[in-house]
Amino acid sequence: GSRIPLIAGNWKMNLDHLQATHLVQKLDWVLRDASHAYDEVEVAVFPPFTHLRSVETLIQADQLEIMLGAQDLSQHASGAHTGDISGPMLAKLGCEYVIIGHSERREQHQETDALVNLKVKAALAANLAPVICVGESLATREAGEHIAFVTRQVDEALEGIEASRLGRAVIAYEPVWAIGTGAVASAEDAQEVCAEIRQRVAHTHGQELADGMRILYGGSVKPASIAELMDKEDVDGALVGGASLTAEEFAQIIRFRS
Ligand code: G2H
Repeated sequence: GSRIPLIAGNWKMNLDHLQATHLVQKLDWVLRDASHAYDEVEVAVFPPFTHLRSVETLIQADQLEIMLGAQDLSQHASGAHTGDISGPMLAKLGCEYVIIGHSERREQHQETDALVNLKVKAALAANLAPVICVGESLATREAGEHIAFVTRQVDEALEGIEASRLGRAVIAYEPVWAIGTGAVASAEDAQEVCAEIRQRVAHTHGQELADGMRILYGGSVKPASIAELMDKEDVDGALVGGASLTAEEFAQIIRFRS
């Protein structure tokens, strides 16, 4: 297809800022060492807030072809929200992307679909591309309700937002039962749900947006599992957690074609 794959590293709450810049330097070094380093794959890293400035400075100084994103943002643009970080702050720091509605935030911070929708709107208002996370629990999958559950999450995340504003938006399908557990979904399972998500976006926001939208798989992606996932028609990349924390592993995932 015409969609440029996106390989995104979600570092979660790991590394200090010195380790973060070291990891990016090493990643770039490993990638450049390969003959077809970044060919036709977009690479993005999502460090903790406190490391964004250091990583951005490094990316600028060395002109690295690595995009920067944050792991969350406030639904508000500014004001009395102690401890929160706004979209305009992230955009000013050079972020292109922001993860919204990761299952860890839904679980650990009680983030609802309604809040996810407000955060998607806040990201777009700040000119950030949202990486909207959806995914079902094991119980929901075992009940055979995963498609209905995930498509409803997509509906609610995109509720009231015009297709013309969603051109850079990304959706990440991350089945909760596969996150950090080592239990990667089969490529067939990932394809099934990613295709249903695309169909749903086509239904609610039009075929053109759906055809161009990148839909990622996330959940225990490793070098050994990436190629088969990327072979699938509707899987346009990966949101990688644990395996994005070592340069060698992350580089192998980025170079899934070799
Ligand atoms: C899913 C993923 C990255 P991991 O949360 O968002 O993490 O690859 O460690 O399962």
